[in-house]
Amino acid sequence: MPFTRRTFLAIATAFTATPTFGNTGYTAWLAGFQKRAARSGISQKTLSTAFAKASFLPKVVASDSKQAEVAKSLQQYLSSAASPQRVSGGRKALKRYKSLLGNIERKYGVEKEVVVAIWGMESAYGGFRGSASVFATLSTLAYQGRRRELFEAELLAALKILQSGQASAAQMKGSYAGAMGHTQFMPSTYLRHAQDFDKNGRANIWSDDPTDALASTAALLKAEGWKKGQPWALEVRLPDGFNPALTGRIYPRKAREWMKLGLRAANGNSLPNHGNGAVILPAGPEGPAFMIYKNFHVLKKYNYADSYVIGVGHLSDTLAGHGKIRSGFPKNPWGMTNAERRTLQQRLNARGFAAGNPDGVIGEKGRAAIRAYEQSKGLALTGTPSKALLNSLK
Ligand SMILES: [Ca+2]
Repeated sequence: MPFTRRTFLAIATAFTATPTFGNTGYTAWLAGFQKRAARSGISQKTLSTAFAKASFLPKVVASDSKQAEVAKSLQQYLSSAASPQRVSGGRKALKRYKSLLGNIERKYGVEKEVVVAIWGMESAYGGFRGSASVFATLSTLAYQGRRRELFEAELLAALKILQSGQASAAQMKGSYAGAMGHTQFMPSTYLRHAQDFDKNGRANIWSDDPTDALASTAALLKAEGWKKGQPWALEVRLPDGFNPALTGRIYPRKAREWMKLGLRAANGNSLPNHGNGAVILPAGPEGPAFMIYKNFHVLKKYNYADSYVIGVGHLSDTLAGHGKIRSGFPKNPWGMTNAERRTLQQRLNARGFAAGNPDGVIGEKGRAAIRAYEQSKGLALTGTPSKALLNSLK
């Protein structure tokens, strides 16, 4: 879960949320859930410990239904991801935990700046780890959220953690979405990847000491296929007249093939060979072009949004001393105003081409929707937003 303004508000309101006792629908649901949990091997003792103080939290549902974030341009998002405050916090963290981060990098093969960037994005370096009981939040979301099955599975995972003795019910706090600790692990992620790096017998991602949480983050990235030394992305320079239809994650090519098409690194050098790469234009053809690699997709296991991955990547590059983005950002990506881009997304959605949340940011999903629309009309596949396309959808 990314550390967003929404998460921050959710965490902030967690302090003031009061449990609602006597919600009969919830109580009945919980009784049924406890039977299902018992059939999955959760003991009565674990269940009574978990739910002794946990109960329906109406504000959790309010927070869950307010998913649409205030639309930010990529440029605004990046200045917040790598704000002076977050960069200086990251530099301090790299200094303070130098030896720990070095050990983690050696063991898991994940660069320390990447681990620290995720830590900074997820909890502002441990400053906002969440203070709501995960049993309260997850049971509320499983009872009444938008993704009830997912949250019921997470609640069951949380009970397994408690039953394993890795943490007490009181320790198991998190955000209003049930994400826990320094790097905001969901319980199922904890079960798969949590590490007891300091070897004291428990994988403690909740404590003030971030040791286990940071190692767990590196372990997750390693398990998902992180390649040490491969950048998450490289800024590239497109030749004049380059056809934006060749871009997008579905069109990977080797460095030498991209070079034949006229691409260079942003500084004008040859493209280094990091394996197959695809070019993305997150702010349209006038904005920065990034060559993305496998590691880009690995970071998506943390959070699927392109902007999140670019945010983490940009912050980690900045912490490593090479975070400058050379290209400027256009005021109107794809030559369209924000309102026009939103309308385009709405019109595609209305015709059954899933273009995603109409937020004005036309990413991979929006471009795939455009390609699908073009295909349905027998047009050349460009996947490229334009005013002409917008008008044709009237
Ligand atoms: Ca430990």
